Amino acid sequence: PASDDGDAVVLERVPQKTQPPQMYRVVMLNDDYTPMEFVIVVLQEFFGKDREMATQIMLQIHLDGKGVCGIYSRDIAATKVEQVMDAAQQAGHPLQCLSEPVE
Ligand code: NFA
Repeated sequence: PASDDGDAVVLERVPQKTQPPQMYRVVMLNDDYTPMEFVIVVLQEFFGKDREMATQIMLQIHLDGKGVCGIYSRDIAATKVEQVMDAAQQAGHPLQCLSEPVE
C-alpha cells in the first residue's frame, strides 16, 4: 500500500492585493449671492440630505466659508460636482462646488 506521509501540503496566506478606492470629499463654497434656499434644495436633491441636515450644512458653509456635502468614490464625486455646477448655472447662481481627495 502506498504511504501518504510524504508530501506535506502547505497553505500560504496570499497578501491581499486590492486596496479600497481613494475617496473624495465634495466641498461647497460660500458666496454672497446664491440664495440659502437654493443651497438647501441642492443638498436635498443631489446629496440625499433631509431638510434639517441640509439646512445645517448650508449654514456651516455660510458661516465657515465652505462645507462638506459628502464623501464618495471618484466618479460619483465628479458627478455630484457636475450636477451642482449645472443646476447653479441654470439658475444663474455663482455657487461653486469641488471635490478633493481625502487624506
Ligand atoms: N451666503 C449666501 C447668502 O447669504 C448663502 C449661501 C450658503 C451661499 C452656502 C452658498 C453656500 N445668501
